Amino acid sequence: MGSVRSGVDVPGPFGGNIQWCQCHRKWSFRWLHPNGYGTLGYALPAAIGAKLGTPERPVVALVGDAGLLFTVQELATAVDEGLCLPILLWNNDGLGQIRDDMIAQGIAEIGVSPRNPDYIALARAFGCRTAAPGGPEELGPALEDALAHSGPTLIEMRDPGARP
Ligand SMILES: Cc1ncc(C[n+]2csc(CCOP(=O)(O)OP(=O)(O)O)c2C)c(N)n1
Ligand SMILES: [Mg+2]
Repeated sequence: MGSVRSGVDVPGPFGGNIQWCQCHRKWSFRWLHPNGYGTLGYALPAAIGAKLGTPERPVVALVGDAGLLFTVQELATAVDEGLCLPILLWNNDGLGQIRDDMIAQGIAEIGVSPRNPDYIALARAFGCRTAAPGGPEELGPALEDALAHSGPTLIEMRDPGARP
């Protein structure tokens, strides 16, 4: 996230990944978030709208693996419009926030570890560029690279503790 220090619009939906970012962000950037219902599926369409509305500003979308699936088809729009748009996907192969709550409450983890698609293959099927940084040290360069590209880039970061 060192690459998105300032002057960047960052739409995110809801989930553990977004709450972590909200708690830990140290930099000043415009943060777009669906306050109230905290609706999953918000980030990608909101990022597309932000980029179309202010093309001179860098925009980055932050999404979880479950959240992205609500509106993943909008990748086609981002590709068609040729939008410079890094989409940071935090893939922990699960509805992490709900799963963590279930574990904390000592109740059965039901329906929170879905059968996920191969997100890199899915993005490529929409004609979207992809990147898969091997670790945090590769994330900054991948983000810089995506911000220099004239189309969207799905950047998948995998939780090393998640299912293979
Ligand atoms: C439309 C919608 N359905 C359900 C929820 C409830 N909900 C909140 S967080 C969450 C899991 C999100 O998973 P993911 O996007 O993968 O983020 P993670 O918590 O794993 O980082 C769900 C289902 C919601 N916020 N919005
Ligand atoms: Mg998740």
